[in-house]
Amino acid sequence: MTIRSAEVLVSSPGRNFVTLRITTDDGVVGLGDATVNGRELAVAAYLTEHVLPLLIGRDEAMIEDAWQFLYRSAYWRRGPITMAAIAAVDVALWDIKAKVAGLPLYQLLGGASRTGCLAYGHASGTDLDALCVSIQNHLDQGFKAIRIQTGVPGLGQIYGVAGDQRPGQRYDYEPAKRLPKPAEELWDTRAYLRHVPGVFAAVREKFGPELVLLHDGHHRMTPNQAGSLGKSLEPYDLFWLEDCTPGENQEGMRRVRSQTTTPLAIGEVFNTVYDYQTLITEQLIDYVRSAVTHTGGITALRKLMDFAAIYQIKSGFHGPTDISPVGQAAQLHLGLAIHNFGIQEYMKHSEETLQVFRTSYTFENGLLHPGNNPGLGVDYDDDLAAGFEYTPAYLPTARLLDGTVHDW
Ligand code: GCO
Ligand code: MG
Repeated sequence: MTIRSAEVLVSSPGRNFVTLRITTDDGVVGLGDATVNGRELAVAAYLTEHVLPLLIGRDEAMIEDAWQFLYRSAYWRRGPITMAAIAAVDVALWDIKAKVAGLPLYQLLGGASRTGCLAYGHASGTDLDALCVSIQNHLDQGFKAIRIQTGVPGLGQIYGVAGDQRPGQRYDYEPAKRLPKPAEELWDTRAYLRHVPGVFAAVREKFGPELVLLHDGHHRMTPNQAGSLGKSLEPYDLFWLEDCTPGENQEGMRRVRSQTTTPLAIGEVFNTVYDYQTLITEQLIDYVRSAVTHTGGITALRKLMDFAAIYQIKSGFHGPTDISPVGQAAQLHLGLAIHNFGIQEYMKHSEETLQVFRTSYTFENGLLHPGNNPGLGVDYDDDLAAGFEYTPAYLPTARLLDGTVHDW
């Protein structure tokens, strides 16, 4: 068989997604996720203008060759746009290969290594009471692992904390936050560092020692501040502290690592194994945060995880709602199959998203499972998608109290 057609589908059911659909001359269809939050149309153009014309007529079974061709022969390597485009092609070709074999994709990756993938949900609250309600709500849904994010006195709305505390409300809920320009939020790292350890103490006290707790620092600390936070959180036994400092300075993580034994996770904005080279070989992290969607697909992320396995580093793939159900399904198949799976982030998509992307994955007793449909197990409904037009939407900007733009 060969590739007959390839289409880029841009839609906005609940939030913006870029999806690639590849069809073979026998009519087998494969889907890939190419969504880069806030920069969606750049990947759509990269695919449409520079990749789709090269796919037509290729042998769809030659996945490794397609990957190497797209990565090496473009001359320009790496970067989120390139690697998301390559990921979309790679995942769509794996979807086709598994459908042709009549098997769920995880079977082609070596079969299941576990009954399901431990998932963590996102609890948050502007204050401690609201946070505890949100944690209880997640426990009631069956979560065994929960990320907790808290408001900080004096700072107002903070990214990662739902402003509306009613059950089911979330911090990222598009289209409510769609503005022509990024919203601005205030940030003060010292106020945050004073506040967070007390919140963890109270949550441990209320919910006991067994609950798996995680926290995301959204790149806002210096290595020294991150080391100090990690140290002060040690009594509360975190599963991980995520993105405590911007990861492009890999050497900065040496400073963090030398100061704390709190497990560290990093990499949701990384694109290739090279972004992890020092972090992995020097064992400066415990979990790889990459998503299949932003790291060149299953082909590349599987190799990255094999490299990480040598150093006892596990997976914690990025799974917020801007990873489409196609991207999430792909990483559930990979997570089920690899030996060094750690945990999977799981923010349930909105109803609109799940109407357009019909999925076979399940969440039961705290575990996600990709399902047993042939391929990825995701179908895309064009008719419904047509009703949800793309609207630009941006992540917020964080500014310090004096107006300086800050990392987030
Ligand atoms: C996470 C993330 C998200 C990202 C978002 C950006 O850990 O899930 O930090 O909240 O900020 O996916 O696109
Ligand atoms: Mg994060």
